[in-house]
Amino acid sequence: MSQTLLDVKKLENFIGGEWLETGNTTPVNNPATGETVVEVPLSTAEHVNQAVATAKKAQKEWALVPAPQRAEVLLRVGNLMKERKERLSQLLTMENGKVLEEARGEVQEGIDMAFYMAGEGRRLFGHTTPAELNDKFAMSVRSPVGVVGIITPWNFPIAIATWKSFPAIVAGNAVVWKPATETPIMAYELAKIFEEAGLPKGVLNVVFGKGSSVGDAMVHHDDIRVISFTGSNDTGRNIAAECGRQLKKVSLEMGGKNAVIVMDDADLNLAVEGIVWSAFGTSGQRCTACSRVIVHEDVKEELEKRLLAEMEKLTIGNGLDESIKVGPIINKAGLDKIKKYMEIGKNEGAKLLAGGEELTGENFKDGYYFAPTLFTDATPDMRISQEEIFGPVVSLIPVKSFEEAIEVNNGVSYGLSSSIFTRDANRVFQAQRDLDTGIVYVNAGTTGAEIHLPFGGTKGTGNGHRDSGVQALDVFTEWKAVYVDYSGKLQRAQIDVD
Ligand code: UN1
Repeated sequence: MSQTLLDVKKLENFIGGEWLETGNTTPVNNPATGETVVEVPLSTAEHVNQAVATAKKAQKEWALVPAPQRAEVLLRVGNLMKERKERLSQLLTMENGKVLEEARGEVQEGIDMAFYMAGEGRRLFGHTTPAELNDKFAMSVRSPVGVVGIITPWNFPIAIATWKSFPAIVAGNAVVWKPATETPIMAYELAKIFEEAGLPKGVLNVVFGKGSSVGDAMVHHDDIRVISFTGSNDTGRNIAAECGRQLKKVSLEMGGKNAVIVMDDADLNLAVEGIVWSAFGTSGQRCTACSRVIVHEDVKEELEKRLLAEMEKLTIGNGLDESIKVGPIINKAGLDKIKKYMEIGKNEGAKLLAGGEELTGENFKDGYYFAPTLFTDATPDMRISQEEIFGPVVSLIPVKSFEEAIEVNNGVSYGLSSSIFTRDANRVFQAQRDLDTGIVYVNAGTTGAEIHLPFGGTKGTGNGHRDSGVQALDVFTEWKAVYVDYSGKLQRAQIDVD
């Protein structure tokens, strides 16, 4: 399979429009089968320096290309992605494990982002505003920041890359991109698409390798003026600390502990569908995944019953098989972390209703599989109710009222996504006001953000910036205020005003 879909056995860095051999590599394994799919380079700080130098040169010229023309490259990128959607989706399933239907959804998310950001080429709106003096004009415009560094995770290897690189490129920046070493194929394919779409050499550079070498060199490089990072909370905090020291702009997205609230008046079947999809889809390996269900005590037993019945239907296995609903866990470390939380949950006194173990039979022997898991009678302060597990594990927390539900939802250190199932219009509006997450769903699960809205969250999820949406442009541009005085005389603001 890998031979026919992928035209290389070993990936190379893409720097200054050239594919460059790097030396050391490490295998990328399909998490469903253990097979090696490709070899990925383990680059060094030297490669980062080379990429930044070429990006810096290329950016000066790219910034002078009118934005509508820059956008045409993105339009071609979107069209090429669309043409290759099926092949890209299969490759994505092979490197990441997510089931094919979801892989297609992820590639579509990238296509959507290409077309949306291509439109931005004719907007990139600033503001015009009255000046306080006669014969004076005032406006604010966006200018590119320069060379931007993007560091992307394995769980959405193409969608998140497009959320970051497309706005950066349309705004006139050059990009140095470190994709996750677990999922480098999407980066290789996207770089090839950019090359074919006619992006000038050096505007997009891909340096493969580890966070501790490549990522670290990017964060420390003086000529990278922005870092946009999606990944773990610990790494994000370290990046932010270093960027703070250098006064480098940094945009972080670091996960969630997302909850679905099920009120006593909810459509329970719909709630069950929403929970199962957002808790067990992508094997729970989404930043937006539902990992807590905050349920009104009056419907708790019924919800448990229906959830268990629906979970029975989940098919687990290799995501390339279209009948499979839940794919593997990304790697052994991911699996071990989930297993550790089983012990923690049981020791804390939560009741295990389903799952709770690694799957090891004949069908699962070469991959990393974990059974969809349901804990109940969890309390809000348990570690399984507070910490991100990043697996197919959900904990039910019973509550007595709407107010308590909101309080429990907000009582975690993250703030990415939340959801409420209710038929009460007043509660809907109270909830969207009071849930302190960056994304709120009503009568839908916690996943499924669309690309033209801002993606990100409050508290430990981020640092106030957003991916995707028009808001992403704020990460990759500087605001410039421009005053044009056409009075022919010196006019002093704040002084010559009356
Ligand atoms: C992520 O898990 O980091 O909203 C991204 C969603 C997807 C993106 C998830 N559109 O679930």
